[in-house]
Amino acid sequence: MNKYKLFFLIIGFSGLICTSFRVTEASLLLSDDFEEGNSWNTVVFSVNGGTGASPILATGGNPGAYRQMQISLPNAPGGQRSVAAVINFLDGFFHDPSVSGPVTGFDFSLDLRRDVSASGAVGTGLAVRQAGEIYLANITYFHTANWVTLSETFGPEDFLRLDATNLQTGEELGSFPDLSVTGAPFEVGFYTRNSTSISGAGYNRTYGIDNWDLAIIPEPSAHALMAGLVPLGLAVYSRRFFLNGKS
Ligand SMILES: [Ca+2]
Repeated sequence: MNKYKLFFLIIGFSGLICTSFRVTEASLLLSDDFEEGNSWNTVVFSVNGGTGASPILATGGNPGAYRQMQISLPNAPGGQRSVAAVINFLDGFFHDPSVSGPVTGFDFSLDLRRDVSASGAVGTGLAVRQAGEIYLANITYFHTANWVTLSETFGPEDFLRLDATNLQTGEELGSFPDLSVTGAPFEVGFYTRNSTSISGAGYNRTYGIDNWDLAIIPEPSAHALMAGLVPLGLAVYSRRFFLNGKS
């Protein structure tokens, strides 16, 4: 219970009288500091034999418990890369644009550090799963042993659909999550991704992730709808999750 926190942020009120009350911005906020157990399901997607895992460790986070992202890459075959992404999706959370409103994008943030001494970069960022497809919106970070907060705002066209080809090349194929009112319900989460160079040697990487935060930004026309759904959201999520109303 109380595995992650879900709350609504409503800011930018214009006037305090009912007749002039207007919500100018309302975002659905999700967060997890990994202190209250595992609220995630893990997917490992690899090309040419990479493996991964993402246990929660009780101490050493920023602070307290954190999630350790482990990737192991074998030597790449000639002319190819070995690639692996460890992806976590929040258990039981779906945003249905047809019910909760269309979305323009996401304000995303997490804390990351390198857990084992190494040099180089890691891909990390926001993962979305919709209608059986996984999409990744990337932040490339040259990792250090210190906790660093990485933040980014993503729109739908910032995502890369996950498949064996574009996970190696990083090239966008023009297939994005559909965040419009006709889009299917989608899940959200985070990931780390590593790859070898072409024909390159394999390696292992281990990262820590803590303090995952995500704001799902509604389209302006959907503000009132999302605000109107706050009581419904409270009713639904209070069965399982800690709630913190904020205004
Ligand atoms: Ca923590």
